[in-house]
Amino acid sequence: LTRRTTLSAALAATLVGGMAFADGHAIELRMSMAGSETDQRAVAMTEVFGPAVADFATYTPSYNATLFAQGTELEAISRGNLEMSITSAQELAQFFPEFSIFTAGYVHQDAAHQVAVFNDPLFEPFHQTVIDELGVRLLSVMYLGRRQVNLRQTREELEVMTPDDLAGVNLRMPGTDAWQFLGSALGAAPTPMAFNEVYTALSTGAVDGQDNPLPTVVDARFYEVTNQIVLTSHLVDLNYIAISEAVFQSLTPEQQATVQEAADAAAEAGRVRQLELEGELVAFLEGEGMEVYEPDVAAFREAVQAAYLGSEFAETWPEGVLDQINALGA
Ligand code: KDO
Repeated sequence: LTRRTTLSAALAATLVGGMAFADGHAIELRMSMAGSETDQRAVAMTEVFGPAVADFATYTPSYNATLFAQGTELEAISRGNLEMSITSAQELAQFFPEFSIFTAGYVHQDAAHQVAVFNDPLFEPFHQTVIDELGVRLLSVMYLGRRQVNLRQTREELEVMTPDDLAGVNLRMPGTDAWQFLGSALGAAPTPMAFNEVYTALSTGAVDGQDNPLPTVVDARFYEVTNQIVLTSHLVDLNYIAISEAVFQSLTPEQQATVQEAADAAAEAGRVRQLELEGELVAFLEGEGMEVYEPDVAAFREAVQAAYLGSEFAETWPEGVLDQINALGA
């Protein structure tokens, strides 16, 4: 009896977990990300994506880069060691330099512009290259938010109005070339570091600051170990919901359509929440004692755009694509 009970309990757990069998194999969609469980992108995936695919797949997220280190997820998917990730254009630019066009400061204008760019025919060659050469499919575009400069110094110690004011500021940027370039373009001295090390580095003073959208500053509690936020809005940042192309191709056409719709619905839910949070959080951060202010954004825009246009990155951008992106904006 005990044995039978155990077996049926195991079977029930399997069914509750949403496991299904295609050709006798369970489909497990393990998703690895550097963000936390309470990050709005993570919440949307758990609440919207997971349940939508539960008839044939188990969505198994892991957070805080515990399964794969930040920046190693695409290779893991490519090698068949991971099924899904929430990846970035900066990570894709490591493999395909032309993706740096989506990492350039002051190019994307807002969340709607990101969606328009992702769904425009201009994105198709980018999309296809990632499938063909990396075995990764980009299902949908997620909104991370407008990145702001967040420093340990008080405004009294250092007021940042133009890129010149960031000279010598040791600014943590994520660890790829595209990110480091953005840090330099802002006028700072960038230091590469994985996201999950940033809180400690800020608290010990190993770095002067970091850049991220306000929802991330709050979710990762960076406001506890910093004093000011300069609203540069230098990058309207995005992520892509990425899935193994081999896994995607192993699904039936109906299942593929469900996965696609689930990803789009999760991206939309996450976008709505992230935008709401972005609107609310200045007040919250000020309540926590942070100084939050606008610099001379035009001076930052001018310096950053000039840096990109004169860079080696711009040489990899396919002819005409920047104009097409701009034409999709306001
Ligand atoms: C970061 O490392 O600062 C960054 O914001 C980069 C993004 O591309 C994304 O990976 C994000 O971290 C993580 O998901 C944590 O929010």
